[in-house]
Amino acid sequence: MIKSTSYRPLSLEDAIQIARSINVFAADANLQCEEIGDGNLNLVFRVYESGSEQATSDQSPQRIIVKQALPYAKVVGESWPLTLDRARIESEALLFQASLVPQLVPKVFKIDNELALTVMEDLSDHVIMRKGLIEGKQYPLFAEHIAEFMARTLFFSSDLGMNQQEKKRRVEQFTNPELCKITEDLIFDDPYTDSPNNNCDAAIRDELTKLWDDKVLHLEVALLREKFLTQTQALLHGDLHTGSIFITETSTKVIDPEFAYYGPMGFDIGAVIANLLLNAAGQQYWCGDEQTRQDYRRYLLNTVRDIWNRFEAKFRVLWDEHLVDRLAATDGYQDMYIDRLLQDVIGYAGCKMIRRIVGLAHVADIDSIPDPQVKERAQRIALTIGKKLVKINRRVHSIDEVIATCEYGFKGVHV
Ligand code: SR1
Ligand code: MG
Repeated sequence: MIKSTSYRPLSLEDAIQIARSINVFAADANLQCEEIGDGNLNLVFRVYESGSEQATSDQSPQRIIVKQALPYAKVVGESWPLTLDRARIESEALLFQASLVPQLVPKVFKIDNELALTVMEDLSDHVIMRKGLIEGKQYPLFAEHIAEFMARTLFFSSDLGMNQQEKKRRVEQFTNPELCKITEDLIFDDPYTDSPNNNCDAAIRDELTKLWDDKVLHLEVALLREKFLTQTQALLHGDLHTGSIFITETSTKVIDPEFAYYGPMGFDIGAVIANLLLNAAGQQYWCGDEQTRQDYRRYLLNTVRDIWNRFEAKFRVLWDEHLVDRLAATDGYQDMYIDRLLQDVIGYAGCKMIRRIVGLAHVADIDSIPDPQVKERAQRIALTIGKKLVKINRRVHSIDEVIATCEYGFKGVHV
């Protein structure tokens, strides 16, 4: 863990000086800087050469990003202190991911653990996927790209794909207690109790109290929480929602792995799926007419199916070709592993849908719906599907059962 002694939050001028210290800009370049961070936790500076604002990316980028961790959670304020060590974790996770899927993460130019910052490739020729989905865009290569990202990073950081003693050292390297605590509270505790962290619209207050009383749901959440707390299965991204993905029709870049830690693989895959389903719920508003809505929801559900199927196929190939564990080659073990993994995926997807409706941090797909009645409808759809996914998780054996459950949920059928 890095204890920083010379840390200070950067000014725009500081960010320009840092940008000059790497070999990207000409020595006499006229550099501009703006702070563009709109996330929950960090400062994000874009530094660019005057006149390069409209340029597209090329081999020698004329724009870079300086991302700096703040010593508190920006979304709440200085009353919520937060470790700067998350910047080290994020940069080391980015380097690990780059060693396996360099085409799917931003290039890193510089790391400074004292200042808790990472200097990286600017991706402003991409859009944040959440924004693209709200606008009804389709991304034909996304399922393939994200399945590749997850299959390779999860397999090769697990006991299946790497030296098992080295893996234990990696677990230590990526121990991330404060960021995990945020997840443990916001996802696996607050929604199920009368917590001051909850943020629930008055219109669906009845849903919140139902969540507090639902003991069948609590049991499943407790089991999923237990795995999150105890299972060092693989190095996770840890916050793999559609706001952590930059995208175009042909390119996908996964950013922001500051929540990275060794945990259950299903947590990452579930996060991606939950955020597609949350968007599908939000399409109650964003799609103007019923036919467009049905078509777009069909696209999103097909993407969910595709992600799982591609992930499974890739993971099985990696297992067959790169397994390091002799006993894991036992007949039947791979099938059981994949079966249990799908169950985790569905459980975590459900938990992540619920927390984005009643917990502290919401998603724009639903929260920015301006019509209160349509927003309420979208929230109730998301909660219905989220709760159902949590409740069925240990009985699921195929992604098609899950898609059918979601289809019923979007039709308003009590699932
Ligand atoms: C206090 S941080 C709130 C949320 O933002 C991050 O993106 C994580 O999802 C976290 O739970
Ligand atoms: Mg983030």
